[in-house]
Amino acid sequence: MNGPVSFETHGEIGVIRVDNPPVNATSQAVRAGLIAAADAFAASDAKVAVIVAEGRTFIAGADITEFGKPPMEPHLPDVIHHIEALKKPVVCVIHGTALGGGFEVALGSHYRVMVKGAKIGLPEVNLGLIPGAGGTQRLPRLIGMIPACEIFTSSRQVGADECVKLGIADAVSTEAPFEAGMSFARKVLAEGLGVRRVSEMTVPAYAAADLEALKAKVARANKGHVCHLKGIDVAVEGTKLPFSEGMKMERAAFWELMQTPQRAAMIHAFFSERKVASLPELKGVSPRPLGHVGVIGGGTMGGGIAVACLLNGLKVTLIERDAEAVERAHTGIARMLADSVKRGKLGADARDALLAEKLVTTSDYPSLAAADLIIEAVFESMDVKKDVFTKLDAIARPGAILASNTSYLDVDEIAACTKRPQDVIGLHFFSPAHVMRLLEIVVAGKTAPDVVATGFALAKALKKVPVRAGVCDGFIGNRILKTYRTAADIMVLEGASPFQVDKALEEFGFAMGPYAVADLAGIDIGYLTRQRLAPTRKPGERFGEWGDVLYEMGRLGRKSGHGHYIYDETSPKGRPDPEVEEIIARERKAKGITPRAFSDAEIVERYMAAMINEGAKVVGEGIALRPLDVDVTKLMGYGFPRFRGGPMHYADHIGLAKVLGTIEDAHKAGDDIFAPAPLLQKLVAEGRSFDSLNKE
Ligand code: 3H9
Repeated sequence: MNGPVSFETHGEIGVIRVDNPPVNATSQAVRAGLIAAADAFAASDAKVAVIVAEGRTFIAGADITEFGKPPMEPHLPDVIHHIEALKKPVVCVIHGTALGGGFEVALGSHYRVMVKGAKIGLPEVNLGLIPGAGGTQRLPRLIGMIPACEIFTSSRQVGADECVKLGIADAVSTEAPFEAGMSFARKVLAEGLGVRRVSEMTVPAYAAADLEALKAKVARANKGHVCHLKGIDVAVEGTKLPFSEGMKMERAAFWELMQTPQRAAMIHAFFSERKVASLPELKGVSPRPLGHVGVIGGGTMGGGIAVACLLNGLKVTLIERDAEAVERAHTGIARMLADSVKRGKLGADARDALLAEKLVTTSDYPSLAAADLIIEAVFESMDVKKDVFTKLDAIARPGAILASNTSYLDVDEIAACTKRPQDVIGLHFFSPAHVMRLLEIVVAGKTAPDVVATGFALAKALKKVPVRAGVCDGFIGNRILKTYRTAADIMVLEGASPFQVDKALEEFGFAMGPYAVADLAGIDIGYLTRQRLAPTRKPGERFGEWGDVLYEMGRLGRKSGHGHYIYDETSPKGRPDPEVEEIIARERKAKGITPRAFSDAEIVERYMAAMINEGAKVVGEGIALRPLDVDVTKLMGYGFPRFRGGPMHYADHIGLAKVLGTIEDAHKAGDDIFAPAPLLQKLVAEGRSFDSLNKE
């Protein structure tokens, strides 16, 4: 047999081997190969077969690159049925991760062995889908309705030991995958075990109340998504029918979801998160060594960066001003590591070893002399940053990389105060830095290619998603944020209320609206930003000033119990405050604005148009390489709803001409932020999409 699936016999044991790098996805050739191998096993003298995969993982699922294209036979559910229907037993060996269709192949096998450390999962909901090759029909029969629905609605990966407890796996093996399969096959032969088809099992009884509780939890956690509850319905209703009818129900629901914009959006997000790290400028460029990281500043950001590095095997030297600040930083880091221990991410011994062997906290700058990379995370002031970089320039070893964690300052200007601008880069982490996965890698004019490559290598080491950004105020993320936040303020000035804006955007899918976010971050943050921008603001530029009034009143947001909203025992998540409406009404009056009504749809349309238009400027100016880099930035760092794929993907979905129309209308009032982006105008004129630029 040629192709990615082979069959061979070892005495009485047949081996079906899948070899389809990188992740053994069940592309058409694999599906056809599995049918052929199953037939070869049936025709052979072998009495038991082992399905095993080559490489770093068992089958990681259906081939996602085939989604959205016409389906090709044989279909995966039929392939799995073919395996399950065999009259001789089949043992599936799982190593790495058996995900989606890969786990469904295992469920169609008669026995499952997991190599130690292996995991299973049904992550289809992350792609806007439900399991489509028997996952909703076989898993409830195997382990019960509630645990099965919990697994595919949460998309969590379940480890080998838990799989044994749940009844998913028959054994955990410490052997390599092939040997593990051979050992279990010998046991099957020795004990005379026969076929055991999950499709012939009945779903164990469960309490209706438990199902309702799970549904309510799933609905709460996945607002706006259509697939999760659909999956539960299909599992519950389908398993009441004969197996083949249940499979038809699952297939119909799977294909219905395949046609939805949510599926297209989530697959765009999946591939974009991987494409951001593929940069033509890095082809053939090797990163510099990266084992010892220096961090300047032990506040929330610096501490979080240090923890991210420690948790991923890097040595850290953290510098603070004086002994007291050093002590505080050390305590903060120890607390964050203790949280990791509490959440089961780290053993207590490993934590102690990190603190004792991998972390140095000190006020002594020269201790950074051996560091490979030094990340500055001090107060956002150009003078303070320049002072730090001058010191670093004097002590860092030649070839060490000097990075700033600034979220908007000019990295070229920072680099210029050193004698090694080629070694200077921006590494913009998001808070909390050991949790948030986005890392903006800000490439300054003189940054050397291998320094950029090291930024990307750092992101990989820290399991973060890196996005390349050019230098401008706020880079990709904060620059676009400033624009849509101002667009929201202008709508409030024109008559919408902050509460209506938040509600409309939360219904669109954002976890929080901009004013709830402002309260969470602290009203003082917005106040300081406005102060910083005041000297360069054009006369007549419209922006909301009520935030300054709130600040002066000491209404700092959640931390002071009131900001835009009131936070107290009766409303811990905040309730609208009429006093804020009065403050805004006074501002409108002073500015001569007669308020008008906004519909929720108009709010979303204008807010999104402002975000997309600024995104187009950012791409057009080369600050972001492609529209997908903007999408990933907003998805990973700014709570953009994943089921909408990112602002640029969403723009393609609603049509660029419509976005341009909204922007042109908004621009009639003369606000610069709404000036149409030349790139948006060009694409509309040429009838092209943003996605066409992703493919160039
Ligand atoms: C499904 O199965 C539906 C069924 O129920 C029903 C069907 C009828 N297909 O992430 P990595 C590529 S839905 C195609 O960097 P890692 C990926 O793009 C599917 N390609 O590695 C990348 O390519 P490149 C359910 C895939 O070690 C390369 O492989 N399954 C697929 O960090 C390496 O990926 C999932 O949703 C795929 N399924 O993580 C699993 N998966 O090198 C999705 C990966 O060109 N995959 N690629 O950039 C994952 O979660 C991770 O890739 C995995 C490995 C954990 C497997």
